[in-house]
Amino acid sequence: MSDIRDDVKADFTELFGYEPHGIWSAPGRVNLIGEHTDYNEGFVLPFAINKRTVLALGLREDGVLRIASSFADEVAEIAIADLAPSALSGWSAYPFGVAWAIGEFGGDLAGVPGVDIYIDSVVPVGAGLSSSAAIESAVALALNDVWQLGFDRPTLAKIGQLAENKAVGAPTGIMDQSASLLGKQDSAVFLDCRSLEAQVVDLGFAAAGLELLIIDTGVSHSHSTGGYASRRASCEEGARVMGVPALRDLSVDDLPRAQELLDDETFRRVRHVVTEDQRVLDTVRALREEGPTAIGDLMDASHRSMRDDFEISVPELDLAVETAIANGAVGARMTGGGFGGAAIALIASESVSRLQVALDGAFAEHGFGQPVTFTVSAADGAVRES
Ligand code: GAF
Repeated sequence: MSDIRDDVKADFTELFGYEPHGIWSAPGRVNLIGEHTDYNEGFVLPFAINKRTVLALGLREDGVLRIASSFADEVAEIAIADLAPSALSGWSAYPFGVAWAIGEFGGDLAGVPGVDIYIDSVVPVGAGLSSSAAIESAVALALNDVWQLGFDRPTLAKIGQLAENKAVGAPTGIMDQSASLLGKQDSAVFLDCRSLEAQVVDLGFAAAGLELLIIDTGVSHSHSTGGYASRRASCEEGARVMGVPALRDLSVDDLPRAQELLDDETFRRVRHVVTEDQRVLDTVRALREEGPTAIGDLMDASHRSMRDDFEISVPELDLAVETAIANGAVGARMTGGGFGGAAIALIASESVSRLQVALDGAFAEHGFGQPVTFTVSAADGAVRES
């Protein structure tokens, strides 16, 4: 079986007519728990997955960036001197946006060589597994290396986030790029999104005989449009009325006062974030002290909170979660920004195929398109491959 790294190298050489300088890769991520808490400066617990975006990069002698990929026909091109969010559009806004964001973070782009980049990926697009963060993180790491900028990984994550916010136009938080850059095999990244302090937490799935099943509903979503931004605005309004810098600064003890001061909808948005932060902390403690079989109730509660309070689930995600729990999952929840994408189920290895069959049947019965299901494991973050 051919390796994607060899394919990317061959495709680069065929397209650009010379051998690349090096190969870099970065993974997608799945979020175990802690949804819509990152931009509220709270806690998240994602892990990098064993599905990666791979790029080959060659150095040029001028100041031009050229980007090609397996998923677009055109070769996009821009001079480094012309990089600006308003000059970027389409999929190349992700990689070019990273080059622009490096400059915003103080990277000295005067005199750096241009580059040619060819990208391929096996991170599913639109499933809520951060295919875009995988591109941003691979490009950020590669440019940081060849331009010898010396940024650390948390700063590269911020660079990727800025590209996503300003060049792509999605008002997302710091979780996805952090997971892609800081991930460790068999572990989750416990990130404090205020301090950006990250701790590695052993997942222990294999030792407990568990697998994490991704259930991609096929319902497509975008964080550049409506729902994500409106949830973020509600959170900011909730923090403003409560007189705190961010919802991170509230605890469950503050919820009765929040209910008095906020309208019902804003209160429920706030309650989701405040309780979800607590669930992340409880999940980390449970993983460390009891192992992964102890986190099921927290996953289930997280899903109910997103369904009922934050209102970002869709019927397909609810059905996936209900079917998983009915078929013996330890826990299940939608993952990622919501409004579509994937759910996750933590389930005994020997029960995975039975659940896959049950999901197919349940989705067919409800007249939904067939879900795509596959297991993932926790992998290392972005690396230079060669
Ligand atoms: C998306 C965003 F990109 C993240 O920053 C995060 O807010 C997530 O939705 C929800 O937890 O993946």
